[in-house]
Amino acid sequence: MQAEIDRYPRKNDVYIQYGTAGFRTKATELDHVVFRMGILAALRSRAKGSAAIGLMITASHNPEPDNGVKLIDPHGEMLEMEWEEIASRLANAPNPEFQGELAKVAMSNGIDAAKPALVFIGRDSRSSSQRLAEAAIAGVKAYCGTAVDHGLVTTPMLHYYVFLRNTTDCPDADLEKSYFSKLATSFNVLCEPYVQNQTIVNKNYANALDFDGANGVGAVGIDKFLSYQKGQNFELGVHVHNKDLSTPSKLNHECGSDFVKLQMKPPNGFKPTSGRRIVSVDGDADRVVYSYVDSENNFHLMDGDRIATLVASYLIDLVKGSGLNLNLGLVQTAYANGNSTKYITETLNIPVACASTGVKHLHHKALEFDIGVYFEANGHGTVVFSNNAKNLVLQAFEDSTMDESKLKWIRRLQQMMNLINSTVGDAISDMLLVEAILLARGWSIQDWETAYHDLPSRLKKVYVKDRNVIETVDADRRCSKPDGLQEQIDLLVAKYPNGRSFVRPSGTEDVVRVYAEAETEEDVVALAEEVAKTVHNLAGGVGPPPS
Ligand code: 16G
Ligand code: ZN
Repeated sequence: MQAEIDRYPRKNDVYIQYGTAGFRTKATELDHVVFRMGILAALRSRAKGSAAIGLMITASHNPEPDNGVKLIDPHGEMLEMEWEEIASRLANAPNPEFQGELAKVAMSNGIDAAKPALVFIGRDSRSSSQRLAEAAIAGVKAYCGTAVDHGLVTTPMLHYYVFLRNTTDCPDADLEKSYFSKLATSFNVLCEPYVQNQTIVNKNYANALDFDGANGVGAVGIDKFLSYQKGQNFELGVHVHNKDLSTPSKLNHECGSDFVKLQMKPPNGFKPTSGRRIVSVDGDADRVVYSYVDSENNFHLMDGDRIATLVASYLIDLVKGSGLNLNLGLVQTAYANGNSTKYITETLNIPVACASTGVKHLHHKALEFDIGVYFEANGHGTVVFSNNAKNLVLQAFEDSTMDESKLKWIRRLQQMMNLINSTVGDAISDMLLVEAILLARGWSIQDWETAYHDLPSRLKKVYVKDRNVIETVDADRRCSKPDGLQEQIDLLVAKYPNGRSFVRPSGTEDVVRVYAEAETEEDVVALAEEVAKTVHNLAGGVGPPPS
């Protein structure tokens, strides 16, 4: 094995950490990290009774020169938190100490090296991804594991493949087919009641949307989906844009969900048609946001908060109609717009929980409900269903005394469960979920938007010497360090009607993030600036104070 290790040496002593989205940095710094993660994935497979483990090469919405790697656990979920620390330790071990560190991990986990190990490798469309996938495969093989290269896939596809491989007898060659046919079939069944002569009829719903693929794997994913839905009773009218995978610099460039959300602009690459839905995904298609441009050329964003409220309000109707005793809750982060939270709790009467930033925190919290809907404002989210929910649905079909009026809703709930990729946020599955709900409601995107008005909000970055001087509590909503900062923020917030602000160190960039919202544009600009200046003063700001 030493010969392989020597082919992927650690070239500098820059510390790299397995963060909320795995390891992420410049692609040129990652070869040894990815190779070592190939080894760790094979080790983890053995620790989990030879179950398949996923290894995804992607830097998601980040620029093309970046890349990253993350591991996927046997049920398609993110790597267990305790193993993040092991991953960091192995990635940073000096070359001569790597084998020793690895032996320690193997020993403390009782690994039997004679057992088979299986690792699924997937990658996004970055120019460095193929090379890094090869490094991962070399790592798996160096540790005598079997690597299955799934090539270009979206992150949620790989999560789902891992889940399917470990819970069914689906052969590796059929995983893709299984994923897309499940989406196509369940979507078709959900839409069928509204189709007449191949045309959709339900009030304001129009079967036409523009898909912004961010020039990444999302574009490949949607094209595959469209080929699977060909010939179905109902074909979703999707026009795919930003699908150029051959020009690396185009990835996420002036398009994709992050661009649209942060710039509050439609994606470049095509001219939006007034009133028509635009669906933007990110570079690995685990995030999705909707938007449209109105007849006066104003831009409207429907972010993760809006998707969450749409989904939760529809699912709660299904639960009520079904008569099943299931509790439904929604999980947001501190970034969720205050008016969305108000709408969910006061109008929809659905309980809302707040989790720390990072998908794994939301996912974990959502598991506390029978039906847990979670979304980050950036468009990453899904719905998880408890075993109790799944069992009650199955039992209802076996119960001969169940009346048809209830069964009708239970069937729809089951079809929703089939459409949703519960392992992780999935832009394509989430998009189909939104479409199925808009169609069932007979809504245009404007109808959807009328649910509530977003409070004006601002995000700011503050550069400081050490961002970890900021510590947060209460799911990022308050900061406990440095002393006095929270008190200052409280005083500033109190000056503005409906004001709210919080600060937290970024997990992916060397900055402190400031979030503010208030009743008016003018107020929010002032509040964000005052809080940013206070952070700069009290937390060791570098450079000129933010303005
Ligand atoms: C990562 C997280 C995302 C979070 C973002 C926050 C995952 C898969 N991704 O991209 O959920 O919103 O980090 O970034 O967990 P920040 O810490 O730089 O604000
Ligand atoms: Zn992503």
